[in-house]
Amino acid sequence: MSREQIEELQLERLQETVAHAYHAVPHYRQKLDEAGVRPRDIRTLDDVVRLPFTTKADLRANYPFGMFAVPRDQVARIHASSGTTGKPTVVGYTHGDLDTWAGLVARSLRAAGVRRGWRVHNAYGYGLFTGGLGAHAGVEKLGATVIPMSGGQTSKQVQLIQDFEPDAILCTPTYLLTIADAMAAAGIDPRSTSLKVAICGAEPWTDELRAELEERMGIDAVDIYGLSEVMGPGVGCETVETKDGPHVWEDHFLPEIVDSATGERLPDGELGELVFTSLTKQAFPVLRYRTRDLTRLLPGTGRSAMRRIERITGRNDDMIILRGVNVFPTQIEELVLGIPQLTPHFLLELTRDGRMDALTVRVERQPDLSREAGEAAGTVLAHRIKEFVGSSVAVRIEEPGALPRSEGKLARVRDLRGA
Ligand code: DLL
Repeated sequence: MSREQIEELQLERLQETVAHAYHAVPHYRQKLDEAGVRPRDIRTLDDVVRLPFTTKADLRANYPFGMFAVPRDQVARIHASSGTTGKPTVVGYTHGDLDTWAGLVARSLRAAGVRRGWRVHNAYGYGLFTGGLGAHAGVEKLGATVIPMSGGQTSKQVQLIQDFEPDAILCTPTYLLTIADAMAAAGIDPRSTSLKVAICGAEPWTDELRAELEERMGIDAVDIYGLSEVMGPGVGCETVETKDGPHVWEDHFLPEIVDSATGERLPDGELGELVFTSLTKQAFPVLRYRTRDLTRLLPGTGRSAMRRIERITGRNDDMIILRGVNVFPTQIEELVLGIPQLTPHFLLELTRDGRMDALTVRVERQPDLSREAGEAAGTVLAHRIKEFVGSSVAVRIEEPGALPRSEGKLARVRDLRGA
């Protein structure tokens, strides 16, 4: 589709979605009434800014099913995202929604280089998390063979990759690292497997980690993006040919970037918070959902006129403020991986030092390295963080294997300020 055709379709679907949400969900009706907006006021795509935002707090306040927009006998599936505190966020899907979702994951996998007839090892967790079942349905829809392994049981993952010879693997980038380490520990060269492509997402990762995974495993590592509130995996995906940030499937989701503090819409190209309005969802439409993910909207490159997002820098929630300087775990990841003596296994510990917050970067040295050489690399890291991030941090070099390994989404930050 041309850009004009996409926007025409988006407007038509936006109008339907706003009307559906307004008539079926009391929360949306009340919010729109308060804002003085009626569905018929949405005449152009830019009118979306007249709609009030939806936040995670709104979903929590309507726990568990208050935001559902169809009668219960039309809800075919429920997922929930655990969140770190309080109640989970619950989302629902009609049969039609599940079919759309499978189609978008299939489209994502195709863009990532997966082909009909391939065997695909799915190591995203099955259950309430959208990763496992969401990716599963997409593999089937594409016409590939799905191996529904789920997360965890790493030595079994390694064995099945050896025995079933899959062409592609789906898992978080940090779990792929755990799998590569487990292969090496078992005396298997991670480059020797049948795997050609990894489709990684569900957590922020950098081009440096991508390069490390691609080099160690001899694969292409492609970024897939999504979130439960908007659908699950497959809201967008990179194309394997370009690997320049996920294309957003704009026929189903309308993306915006807003200033996190003021909520004001920002022009394409500027860094801010990603906001989505769903365009086709029946059971759980979302209007201007604040993702808390920080990125920018960029023109499409791969093979469509749909826009891309720059790979996510981080989430608002993961941002650490050290003496007024914003620090993201991805910035530390970039710097750690720039030092060959260090491994991608690092953990950020936040403590309180009097009235000031302090950050300790704990990072494992390479296994074949002496303790002294590791310490020297740690000093280099501390300098680089000061130089590039602008904040002084403590660096603690750890023994190989000392830090917790990922089994899915890895928590990079440990907050010990209340301890
Ligand atoms: O993580 C859905 C998913 C599963 C995406 C498998 C990709 C692969 P949630 O558990 O609701 O859903 O978490 C969504 O994870 O708001 C981002 O902060 C983060 N996230 C997801 N994909 C990426 C990515 C799934 N490619 C939250 N890069 C989102 C960076 C990502 N962060």
